Amino acid sequence: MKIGVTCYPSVGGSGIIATELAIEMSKLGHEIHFIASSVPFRLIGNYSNIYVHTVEINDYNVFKFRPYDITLASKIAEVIDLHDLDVIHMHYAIPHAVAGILGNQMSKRNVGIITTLHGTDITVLGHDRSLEPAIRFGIENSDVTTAVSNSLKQQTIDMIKPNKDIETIYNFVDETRFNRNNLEEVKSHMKQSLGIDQDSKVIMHSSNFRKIKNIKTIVEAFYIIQKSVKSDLVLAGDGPEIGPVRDLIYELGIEDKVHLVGQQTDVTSFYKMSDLFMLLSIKESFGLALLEAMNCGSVPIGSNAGGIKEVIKHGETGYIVDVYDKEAAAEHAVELLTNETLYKDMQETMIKDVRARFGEKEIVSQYEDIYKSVIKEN
Ligand code: GMT
Repeated sequence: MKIGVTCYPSVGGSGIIATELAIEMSKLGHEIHFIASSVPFRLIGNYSNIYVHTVEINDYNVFKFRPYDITLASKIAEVIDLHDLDVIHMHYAIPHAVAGILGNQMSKRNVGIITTLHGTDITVLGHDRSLEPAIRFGIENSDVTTAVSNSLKQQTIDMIKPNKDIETIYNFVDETRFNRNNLEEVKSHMKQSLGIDQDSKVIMHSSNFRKIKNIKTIVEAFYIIQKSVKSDLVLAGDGPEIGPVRDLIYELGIEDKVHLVGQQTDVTSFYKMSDLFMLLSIKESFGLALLEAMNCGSVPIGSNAGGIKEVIKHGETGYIVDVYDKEAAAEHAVELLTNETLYKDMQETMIKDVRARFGEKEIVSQYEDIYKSVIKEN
């Protein structure tokens, strides 16, 4: 098949999933054409059957706003025709689903359109009355619309009320990147380079540091944990909350134990170093970072927001707490970090469960089946 893919190419889970899915599809022999504003950041390495078509947006001074959406649609049409695409996969509803539908109409061919809803395209933008009709249009006029969790699917149905079925396809983990290879070696090396004592437990979080990630509650939970367990907190990423989070760390006097490592190109080693991963988001459709950390052996403590409780099986593969419940998060963390048998058992169950429910082979084949089912006669 010849597959067009549009995603936000900068840091973010939807771009990661779009890219990793495209790479896996290319390994299965399909030809991939990215149509995006720049090269997706996770597209590292050379692939003979992956092409990137960048969207150049006209900056004519009559425009108050540069016409990204229309330019994208035109580019999609051009790529569909030039490369005889069979299907296009649009990641994130706004504006991609709508641009894909428009691009298909502009082209001379008729391609199958798949839209994947990733999260804030519904949970945040869906609340905006000015975007709601566009989101509904995108969903209803795609051949197949998928959501990355049952929770996101249900929220879409409740908020947007589309006259169309939505299929849940979970995100998957790239097992060649996120695994437990050389675990002890990496742990030791990473701790040494960050100045963390070898016998200290490591709690980790990584995100784009937006308010919905609720990082302050993680810091507050850590404040409680470090009183009874020798531990360090590693926070990877950058974004608007970095200032307030730093202030809180200093206010609590734990700056020697909290490592703000910024945005990292290779978070794998950080995940491998960590014993626990915390994601206490206020809204989270899935939480891809959680899954990646889990496959590197880090046991998760997540909030009961959105799809997190579909990723973590409470009490079996990690723990779920209420969004702002720092005490419960700390209690579970201390329990895990002080009871080696409990920790090891949970870690083992977690690894098996991640592979069984979020393994890339299984999920990629679900997408491949959808692609095949929407191909049209041309
Ligand atoms: O919606 C966002 O925050 C951005 C989006 C992205 O592009 O990274 O993240 C969403 O999609 C990811 C991939 O499917 C999910 O793992 C994230 O949970 C989801 N983020 C939210 O729902 C906040």
